[in-house]
Amino acid sequence: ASASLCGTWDIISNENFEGYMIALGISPCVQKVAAKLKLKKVIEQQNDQFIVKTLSFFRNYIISFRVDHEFEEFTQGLDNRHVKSLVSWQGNKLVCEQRGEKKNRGWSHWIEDDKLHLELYCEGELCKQVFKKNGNQ
Ligand code: ECB
Repeated sequence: ASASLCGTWDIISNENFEGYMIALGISPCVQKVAAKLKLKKVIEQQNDQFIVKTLSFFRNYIISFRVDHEFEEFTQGLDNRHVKSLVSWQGNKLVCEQRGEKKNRGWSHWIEDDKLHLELYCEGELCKQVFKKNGNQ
């Protein structure tokens, strides 16, 4: 079994977030605010059911899903698009495919060196975020 994604995580690096936001068509004004956010990720899991919360003082974004069960995702407060999302395990990686208007869109989470890694991708842009476990746990 691979290490659990569960817990509260604080962002420590954010590579090419700008490119990802541009690919999603986020306005320059919102990009500027978003780029400064200290994102927090809270992940809860019960068997094949997940809740993933992305938290910041500006906006929160929360999804819940079952692994291998497609669901309708509305990226409210992000790029406000409707996508069909499917999350599955690919080895030790929890991988989400987000089918919709934007091509090659999705994300992937895994644990490496006690850190939570996240790749967010859209139309050839790849954003790489790394989170460390929050000290209060
Ligand atoms: C929710 C906090 C970020 C709010 C930023 C506001 C505006 C920028 C709009 C779009 C930028 C795209 C994404 C923001 C970065 C992170 C939000 C969640 C990304 C995501 O899909 O996370 C997955 C995997 O952890 C779970 O939803």
